[in-house]
Amino acid sequence: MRYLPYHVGARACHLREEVNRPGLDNMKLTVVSPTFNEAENISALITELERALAGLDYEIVISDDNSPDRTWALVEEIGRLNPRIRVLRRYHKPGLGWSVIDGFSRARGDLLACIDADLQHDPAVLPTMIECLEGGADLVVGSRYVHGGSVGDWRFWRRAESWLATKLAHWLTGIRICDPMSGYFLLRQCDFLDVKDRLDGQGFKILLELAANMPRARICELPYSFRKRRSGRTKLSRRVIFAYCSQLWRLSRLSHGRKNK
Ligand SMILES: Nc1nc2c(ncn2[C@@H]2O[C@H](COP(=O)(O)OP(=O)(O)OP(=O)(O)O)[C@@H](O)[C@H]2O)c(=O)[nH]1
Ligand SMILES: [Mg+2]
Repeated sequence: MRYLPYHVGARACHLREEVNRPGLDNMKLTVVSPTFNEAENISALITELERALAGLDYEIVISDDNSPDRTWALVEEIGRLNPRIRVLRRYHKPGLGWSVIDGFSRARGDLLACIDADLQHDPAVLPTMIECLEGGADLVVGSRYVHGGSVGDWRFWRRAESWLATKLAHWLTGIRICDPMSGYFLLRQCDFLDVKDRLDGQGFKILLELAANMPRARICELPYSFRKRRSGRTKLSRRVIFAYCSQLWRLSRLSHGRKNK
């Protein structure tokens, strides 16, 4: 994998026929946000995204695991007035990873972005991420760990945990992304469709899954400052940490198998 500065010549998308499915209006960008119990944040996220994307042809897909706090109902209501906003109310295969895969699979945009719903990712960075992809990158990552990025006011132990999780990802998978844990990224729909059937949504970190399956991707990391969760509660739990470790182990086997070929 190589890191890119911005403009290196645009790359054509070779799967246009598959992307342009009849009956669907294609558009430039689909932003997918996976949600579970984010009712307190979702309206603010949509407002910030709309502000950042003004002038672009986009849709926002909220991929919600049938949240008990009825996040999906709020989005349905917003979507009644604004056709750019859709909700995917999911009942099967719950989890962040599967939600993003499902959202991307139903997207109508040529470009696919993923963003958390709790406003920790600044939507204002998205237009620069799009420029970077159009400049030739295949995977653009919002990064806290490149020059200019930051984790905000995390305490020592949260920094240490994140450092360890990042190093483990580097050691075990060989993925050379400074912030492989990022949930903020952008890629082309054709590239997603290329690897979709190989993705496993079990792990919490869908970017790692994508990067491991796109070994030749040109990666560009753009700095952003991680903000405080606006409202509601984190979903990070022991179960999620365990899922992350088993994801790393599985991806390390994948990268090992590739090296031995
Ligand atoms: N659909 C779906 N979304 C989820 C699930 N778990 C988390 N999410 C969403 O994924 C995003 C990231 O989850 P967070 O709990 O904020 O995780 P985090 O950002 O790594 O941790 P914090 O820094 O503590 O917020 C949020 O938009 C969550 O609502 C899930 O099981 N299903
Ligand atoms: Mg969060």
